[in-house]
Amino acid sequence: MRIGLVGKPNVGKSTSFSALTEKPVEIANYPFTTIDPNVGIAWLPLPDPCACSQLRSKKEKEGKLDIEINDERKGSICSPNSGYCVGFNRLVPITLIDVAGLVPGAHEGRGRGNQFLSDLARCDALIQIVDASGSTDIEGNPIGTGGSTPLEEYHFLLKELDAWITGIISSGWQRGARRVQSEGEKAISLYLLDQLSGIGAKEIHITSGVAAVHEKFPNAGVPWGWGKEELTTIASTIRSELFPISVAANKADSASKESWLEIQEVVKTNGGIVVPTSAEAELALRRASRSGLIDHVPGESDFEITKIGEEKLSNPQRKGLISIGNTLNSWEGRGLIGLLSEVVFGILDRKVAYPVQDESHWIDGEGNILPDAILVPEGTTAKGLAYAVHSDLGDGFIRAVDARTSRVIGADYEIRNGDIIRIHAKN
Ligand SMILES: Nc1nc2c(ncn2[C@@H]2O[C@H](COP(=O)(O)OP(=O)(O)OP(=O)(O)O)[C@@H](O)[C@H]2O)c(=O)[nH]1
Ligand SMILES: [Mg+2]
Repeated sequence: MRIGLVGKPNVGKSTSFSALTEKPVEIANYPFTTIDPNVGIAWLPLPDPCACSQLRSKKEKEGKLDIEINDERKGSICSPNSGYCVGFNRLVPITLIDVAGLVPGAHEGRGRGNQFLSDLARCDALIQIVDASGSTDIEGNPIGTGGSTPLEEYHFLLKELDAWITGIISSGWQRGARRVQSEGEKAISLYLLDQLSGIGAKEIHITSGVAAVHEKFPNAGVPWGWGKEELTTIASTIRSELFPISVAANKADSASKESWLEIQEVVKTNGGIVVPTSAEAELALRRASRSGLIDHVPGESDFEITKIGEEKLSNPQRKGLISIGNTLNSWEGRGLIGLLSEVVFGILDRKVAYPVQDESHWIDGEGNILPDAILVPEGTTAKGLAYAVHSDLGDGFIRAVDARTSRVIGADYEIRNGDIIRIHAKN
């Protein structure tokens, strides 16, 4: 699962990235601080308790809880291969990509251009960071007040993304589309698929794109005569399906509430959500938590000052942290981590599945309990899950077992959220 952070320069993309991944990166109040993309992992809690909670109850009932219980884990008994699980709160990895800022006209080479957008090509969704405080102009230059609005930033981003995709399909269009004369209509799809598979487009997206042209321009004529408008329509349709966009209305700490209300409706109509955030405040809490000064669960505005914190924090520092907590508390939505969670489990509707090698004990070959929690799209089949684990497992798929019911399931069985699945494969 990959999520890209995009937006104009100087809005807090890298601050958000750092708050979510705990990776230190360059952050500064001028445009184009980031040139090469930052890539890191954000640990996202599953919305439901880890399946190890059920296993624990089962073992307790059967008097078989023979594992040494570590109190620090507040009951969790799984052994995640990646991430961790405390109090049945299981964290799964999400790859985040923080890219250079994008400015209007980037597709014509302005700012840093839009070449770097290819870094976002394989993302499942994008989060646009906008400046809700109006403290920067559309190119990210600090100007105090009266800068660009979130709505302006949103519209120009869509425009640049469309121009980027239009650029990819335009260069060989005439030659590609002329193949219709010898190969029929499917030649267009083949050409588009060839050009756009690099950014993750599948046949279904291509079909919608071409259908949109027929609908919008009934008199478009022969495909090799299609121009900028038709090709932009294809690009825009494909973009909206391929890259759902949600928005972090950032710097909300120095913005009025109205500043993000304006864009909420539009983003929602396009299938995204808007959440007010203060990346800077979240980063401060993360850092304090990492230094052991506070006990803080990302996404929550409340925290407790630890014993170390009581000793080390000066009065102004303590007041500062409390004021940050209060600020975060005053908005709806659980900040950046809440937004990420909404995107992954709401908009992308990801389900979790736990592949195991032993359906009775829910362990892998080495005895690790529920080692993997894999996020899959709605409609993923048992065989699809096998492929998500390893291509060999998918290729050799014979059958699977639902470990909760011990029932044998076939390749076409659709994975439900929380399923624990044992896959039988050749070799
Ligand atoms: N007030 C306020 N300032 C913020 C917030 N988040 C980031 N900033 C500040 O905004 C400036 C830009 O932050 P960056 O994270 O470097 O922004 P960016 O979008 O990555 O910028 P580029 O890499 O140049 O495109 C820095 O001075 C941050 O401290 C926030 O939530 N509130
Ligand atoms: Mg940056």
